[in-house]
Amino acid sequence: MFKAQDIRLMSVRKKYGVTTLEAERILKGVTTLFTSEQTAKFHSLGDVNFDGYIDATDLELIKASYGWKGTPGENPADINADGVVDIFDASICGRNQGKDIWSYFGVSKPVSRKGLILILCPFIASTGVVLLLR
Ligand SMILES: [Ca+2]
Ligand SMILES: [Ca+2]
Repeated sequence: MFKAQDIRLMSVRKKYGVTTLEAERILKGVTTLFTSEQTAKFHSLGDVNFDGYIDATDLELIKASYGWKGTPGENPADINADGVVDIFDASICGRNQGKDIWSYFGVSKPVSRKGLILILCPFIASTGVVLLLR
């Protein structure tokens, strides 16, 4: 049994193909922008790994923990916190696929006044560097 933070780091590493240190920065990019209540709320919709997106990675994590039983809140794949990872967790995650934490809480990804598009991904946000695309 892995701890919640280990699962988050592992899945973010796998998803973005980054080192543990970079994965920590990605997760920090979400946690510095949103309160713990907001991240907890978004987690309850299916963001198992707390990376701000509800996608196939989260479903995979639920699948990997399917059948798990234990203390509610201990396993992040148990998104409805009832102490079991089962079809209910999978269905919550399934129907929220495609949601992201920025849209959900109405936090826009910044666009510059000059009409240039600023792409601000969680990893870049955490390093304080912004990519400027023409
Ligand atoms: Ca996620
Ligand atoms: Ca559950």
